Amino acid sequence: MSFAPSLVAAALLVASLSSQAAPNLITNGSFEDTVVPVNTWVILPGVPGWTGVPDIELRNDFDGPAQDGVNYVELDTFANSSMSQTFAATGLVRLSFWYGPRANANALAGSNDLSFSLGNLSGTLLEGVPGGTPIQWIHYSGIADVGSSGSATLTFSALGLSDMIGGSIDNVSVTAVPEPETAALLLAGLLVVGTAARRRGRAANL
Ligand SMILES: [Ca+2]
Ligand SMILES: [Ca+2]
Ligand SMILES: [Ca+2]
Repeated sequence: MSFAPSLVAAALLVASLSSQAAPNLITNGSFEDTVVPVNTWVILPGVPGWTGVPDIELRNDFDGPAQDGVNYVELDTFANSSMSQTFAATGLVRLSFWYGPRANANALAGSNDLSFSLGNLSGTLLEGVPGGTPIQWIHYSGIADVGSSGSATLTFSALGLSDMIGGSIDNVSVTAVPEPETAALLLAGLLVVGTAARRRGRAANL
């Protein structure tokens, strides 16, 4: 069965090409749709695509450059704040965003803590991470199942010390996991399992 590795490679190539083509389902995922004066910050009830609870802090290259473009969000506004966006999606999606800790005296005690949730996927990040200036951006990527209702909500929230300084978010995207990618990954998995089973079979017959 020498063709199996090349089939696996072809399946993974299809998967990779499919994921690159998927459009971002998030509106204003890089927070660039609002003009913020350079090297400063504003606090607004919401920005295009996103609702703040109670508000959203946008910063333009403050404490170092944004991860993408010039604007990013700091989640602790005047107090721990939350932001969300509801969009059309079903089934499996890939969530990707960048996050970073802000240097501050209370960071080790949890000033930068933040959480996210989308469908069956959620997590807590930056607990007790000290951070520095400029912000060191970290990439997050994960697969969420958003179910079959046709609507999904992505939420980011500040946690921990509510002290007006906290963790930051930029370059958010959600992309559908295309059917060909799912099928290709399943095919690749089956071929690997099949090849391993045949090897075990041959070894047992020696
Ligand atoms: Ca940005
Ligand atoms: Ca703040
Ligand atoms: Ca804080």
